[in-house]
Formats: sequence, structure tokens, C-alpha cells
Amino acid sequence: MLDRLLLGQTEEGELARPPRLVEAMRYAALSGGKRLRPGLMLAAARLFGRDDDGVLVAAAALECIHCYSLVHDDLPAMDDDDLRRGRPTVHRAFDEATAILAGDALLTLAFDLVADPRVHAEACVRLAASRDLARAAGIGGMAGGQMLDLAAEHSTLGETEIRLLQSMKTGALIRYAARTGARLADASVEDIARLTRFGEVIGLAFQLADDLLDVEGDAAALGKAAGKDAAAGKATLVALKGTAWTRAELGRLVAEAETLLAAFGERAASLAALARFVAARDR
Ligand code: GRG
Repeated sequence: MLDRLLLGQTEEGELARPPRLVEAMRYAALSGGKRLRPGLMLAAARLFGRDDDGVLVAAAALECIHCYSLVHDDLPAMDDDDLRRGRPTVHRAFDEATAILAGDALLTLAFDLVADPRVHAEACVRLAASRDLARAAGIGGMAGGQMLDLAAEHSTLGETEIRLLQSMKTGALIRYAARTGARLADASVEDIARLTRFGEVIGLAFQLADDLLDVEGDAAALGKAAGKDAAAGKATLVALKGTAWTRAELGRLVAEAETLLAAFGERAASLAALARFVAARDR
């Protein structure tokens, strides 16, 4: 779906798509990530009986936002990384200005995609999914979390502050994935709330696993540099509480995720598998 959505031909209302920008966007989005967020959205929608191209369009929108955040995070002004997903980062493969624009255009495209009538027959559901996405990605979500993260370098944060920062920077998009899958499948208010909490728990587990990988992971398997958090003096729960505590907390979070899914029985097997993958991953 991403491949089909990121083509060079113009859509109604557009004047031209500069080939270099399309190429950089494709490089950023079609470069073999784990697709965790879209996978979560699709699995959540399937749990409530929806499995069609419309959900795939919404899932592609979310992946566009995720990929934009990686492109901008890798820029010299932020994390200054040369390697992502085992390949040169976008500003290395192209140039800084193109990387900034590719990120901008991926972010903007996401909102175009959520407005696609295939996403949901009712405009008010698409509107709610769009506003939720803005809030997950924006000032009070991922971008805000990144701001807190930058401000926290070489400062001492407590557990509550670190959890808030991480829920915003990483957790918000993962929470959105699970919540929106349920919403687009017309799940009940209670089930949307249950999947929202599931997304929060998975988001926390994802960040803890990421922090552990930064300490213990292998750069070759990760496809990016390891050990960057400690070098940058980043405030993480692993740094604050140690690896043993982090592993125990990961186990607790997976157990909570499984409890949240228990009511759905075997139908939720793939969501439960995703929860276990998030905690046990090596890349
Ligand atoms: C630039 C607004 C803005 C935000 C950046 C994404 C992000 C926020 C920071 C990245 C720093 C980082 C490595 C955070 C840890 C969590 C994370 C987003 C890891 C990468 O996500 P994966 O593992 O990547 O899902 P793949 O490549 O599998 O898609």
C-alpha cells in the first residue's frame, strides 16, 4: 500500500511531484522497518472484524508519520545519525534540505490519507481519527516528547518525568495504532478504551525494550548505532533503575497486556503475539 501511495503521479489539486522529493520519501518509507505500528492497527481492526484496504490506508498514514519522525530525528540538529535500518540515513543518502522536506511531506501526506473515504464510510469517524493523529504526533504527543527529550539531555529526571516523556515521544503513536484499529472497526466505546490501554502498555514496553537494546544490543542487528543514550547523557529508566528492574517491568507489562486481551480469547492471539514480540525483540 505504501508503495502504491508514494508514486510520482500527481493527485487532484496537486501541481507536480518533484522526482527527487518522491525518491527521498520512498527511500525513507520503503526501507524495511518492522512495521510495528501499522501491524498493531491492522491486528486491532481484525479483532473487531474489519480487514480491508481502508484500514491499510490508515495504517500507511501512521507509518508515514513514524518514518518522518525517524528522518528528522536522524538529522545533525537532532540525533545526528549516519545509519538507519542498515542503510545511510536520508540526509546522508540525499542531503539535509531534502531530508527535511521528505519528512515534512510524509507528515502532510498522512493527513491526506486519513481523509481518504476508504478509511471509514462516515466522515465524523475519519475526522476523529485525524484529530487523534494530530494529537498523538504533535505538540502534546511525539513532537512534544522529543522536545522534552532534548531538554533532558544531561539533566536528572525522575521516574515520573521519564515515563511522561516516553509516553509522548514513543508511546503516543503506538497507543494511536491500537486505538484507531478498534475505532475504524466500529468497536464499542468500552472496547476502544480497552485497546487504547493495551496500546499504552505496549508503548511503555516498546520504549523499555528500546532502552535495553541501546545498552545491550548489537549495532549490526539493530541497523543503527547502539550506546547512544549513555553517550548523550539521556534520561532513561534503564539508566535510572538498572537492567534487572527493566526486565522485570517488561514482564509485568506483557502480563498486563495479556490480561487486557483475555476477554477476547483466541481471536486476540496475534495482538498477544505482538505484545510479546515488543518486549523480546532484538532489533
Ligand atoms: C523528530 C518530531 C520528531 C520526533 C522524533 C522517533 C523519535 C521522535 C525519536 C527516535 C529516537 C528513538 C530511537 C526512539 C526510540 C523509539 C523508536 C521510535 C524507535 C524506532 O522505531 P522502530 O524500532 O523502527 O519501530 P523501525 O525501523 O522498525 O520502523
